[in-house]
Order: sequence, then structure tokens, then C-alpha cells
Amino acid sequence: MKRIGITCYPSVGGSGVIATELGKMLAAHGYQVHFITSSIPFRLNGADPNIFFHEVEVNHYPVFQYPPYDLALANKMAEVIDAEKLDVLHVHYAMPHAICAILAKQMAKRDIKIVTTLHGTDITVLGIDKSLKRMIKHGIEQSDVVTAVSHSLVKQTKDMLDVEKDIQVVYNFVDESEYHVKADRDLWKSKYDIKPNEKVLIHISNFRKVKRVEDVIYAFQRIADQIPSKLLLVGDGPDYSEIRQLVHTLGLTDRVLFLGRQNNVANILSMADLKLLLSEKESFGLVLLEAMACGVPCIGSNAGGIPEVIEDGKNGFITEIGNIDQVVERSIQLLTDSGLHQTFAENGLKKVRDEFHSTFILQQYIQTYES
Ligand code: GMT
Repeated sequence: MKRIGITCYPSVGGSGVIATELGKMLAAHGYQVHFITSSIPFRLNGADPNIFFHEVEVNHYPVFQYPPYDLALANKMAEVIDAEKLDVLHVHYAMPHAICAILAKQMAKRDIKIVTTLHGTDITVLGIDKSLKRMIKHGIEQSDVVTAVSHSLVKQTKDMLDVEKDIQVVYNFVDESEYHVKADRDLWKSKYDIKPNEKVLIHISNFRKVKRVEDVIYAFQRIADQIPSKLLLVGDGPDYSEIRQLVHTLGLTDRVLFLGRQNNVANILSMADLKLLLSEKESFGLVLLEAMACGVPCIGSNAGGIPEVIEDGKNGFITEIGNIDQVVERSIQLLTDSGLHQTFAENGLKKVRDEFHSTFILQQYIQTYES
């Protein structure tokens, strides 16, 4: 049996979701999976004899001005590599996880291979920071295999960090047993006090600047002028209060529902007619895939990997970053043409099935480990 160690950010976020769901699938396929993280990944909810959790603890000695989390992680990784006889360490994010894995590999007695998956933020945000650029590049070059979640991210990584290393694309996926078209749409709408004739738009993110949530609000204001509708905002983050204030200022309080962080997004998505993701940076956009798997067409900006998920005019629309007129026009077109809406929903479901199916993505990761 192969033994895999997985390190990711355990809190809410696409990379944590992908790492955890992958671990669960590997365990179901007979791999022994060891999560090495600061707390239990939020999607790890249920016992599995093939899944183990190793908590990274950081001691707050007064001599350290900052608690040395990265070093504690590297030390824990080395411990687990030897104690659990790991074959592969699969880390999500080069910074700091690949760096910690490299250090752990040097410390451990056992030889181990490092697989690093790039999810975006370490390249698109941290890669610009000159003080970290060299270290991210080192993490990538010293990993045995590197994967990225879109072709766009591979290109950006190579351009920005000037790395020669081969980077394989392994797309995001969803757990199809959770994300699928549900029959109880009207029931969920009534629970949220949404009238049957009202269209439902949805945005899900961590409310960071790069998500341009304000564009969603400005577009919705104009859509709601023409179509009875509600906007569901799911998630929380640095821009949350600012967005709440904007909604208030624009007089949209009755039409915008702030749902905060949610674990069961599939049921919420089942109410939606349209998903908006208008980011200025987005390496893939897992939330788009989640929406498409639930039969919800999407409108996304032409940022990063979004056009690899949304095929413009086929399963959704692509708009220019910041072009609110375009978002409004496309949204109204989609919300008022039921034939077009159904075609897009069906094409989206097909794309999820044909290109992003979890069994296919799992095989790609397994091939990576085997190689
Ligand atoms: O979008 C975020 O800010 C969260 C971030 C994360 O670490 O979870 O998401 C990144 O990884 C996801 C999983 O691969 C991708 O689907 C998101 O597109 C990517 N976010 C960005 O590139 C901004």
C-alpha cells in the first residue's frame, strides 16, 4: 500500500477542499493518507481507517518574536515521513508548504518524493513580491513533480518566476455525490423567503480585493432594476464590511442576502439561476465548477483560468474584467431566455462530466505518484 502525506491550508478555501477531497478519494482507493496540517481540514468530517491526522503545534516561546510555524511544520513532516514510512508528500502551495517539504526531506531518514500543486495565490500574489520570488522558485524547482490547476497558471508561473521545470495541469474537481442537480429548489427558495418568480444570482468567495465583489453588486443593482431577483452572497473576508456598506448605500438591503461562510454550498446553489465570478485574478475558480455541477450557468471574467472552465457562449459567458455593462447585458440575456439558460446548464453539466470528473482527476494524481 502506498502512503501519502498531504499538507494544505485546512480552513475554508478551494485549495483545502481539493486537497481534502483528494485525500478522501485516495483513502477509498486503498492508499494510506496522512494529513499534516495546523488543524483538521474542514472537509475531513467522518472516520476512515485509511486517513490519519497529524497536528502541527507551534510553541510560543518568548524568545521568538514570531511563532515559527513553517519550521514546526517541516519538523512534523520529517517525523511523520519516518514514523509512518511515507512514500510521497503532496503539498498544496509552494509557499510555504513546498519549502517545508524540502527541508523535511533533508531531515528525514527515509527517501521521499515531493509533489507540489500550485493553486494560484502563491504565484499571482506572492510571486510579485521580490523578497519571496526566489524562494517560491526554489520550492518549485526542488519538488519532484509540480502540478498546477490550469494552463493559465502554468504560463503565469513560467513567465513570472522564470522556471524551466515541467508543470503538469491537473484541473480542480468536485465531489459529484454532493454537487449535482437537486430536486428541492423551490423548497430551499421558500426557506430563504425568496418568491417563486424571483431569479436568484449567487456569488461565492473569500471577499478579497481580487474577487471584485463590488462589481457583482453594481451589476446586480442594474439587473434587479429589470428583473425581480435576489442576490446571495456566500463567504466572508477582508472586504465583507465594505460590501455590506455598499449594499446599504445602494438601497439593496432587501434584495441581497449575506449568508456568510457555509459548509453545504450545494443546497444553496440549487436555488440559483446564475453564478457570477468577476475576479481580476483567478487560477481556476472551483466555485464555478461547483455551480456548473449543480446545473447553474456562470458568468465569469476573462481572468486566469476562468475561460478554461467557462466556454463563452456555450456553458456561460466570459466578460472583460471590470466591464459591468457587459455583465448586465449577458445576465439579462441569460435570465430572460429560458431555452438559452437550459442549453448552458446542460452544456455545463456535460463539461463537468467529460473534463473535470473526479475519477479522471484522481487517476491523474495517482499517475503522478506512481511516476
Ligand atoms: O480564491 C482564493 O482566494 C482561495 C484560493 C485557495 O487557496 O483556496 O483559491 C485558489 O485555489 C483554488 C483551488 O485550486 C482555485 O480554484 C482558485 O481559483 C484559486 N484562487 C485564486 O487564484 C485567486
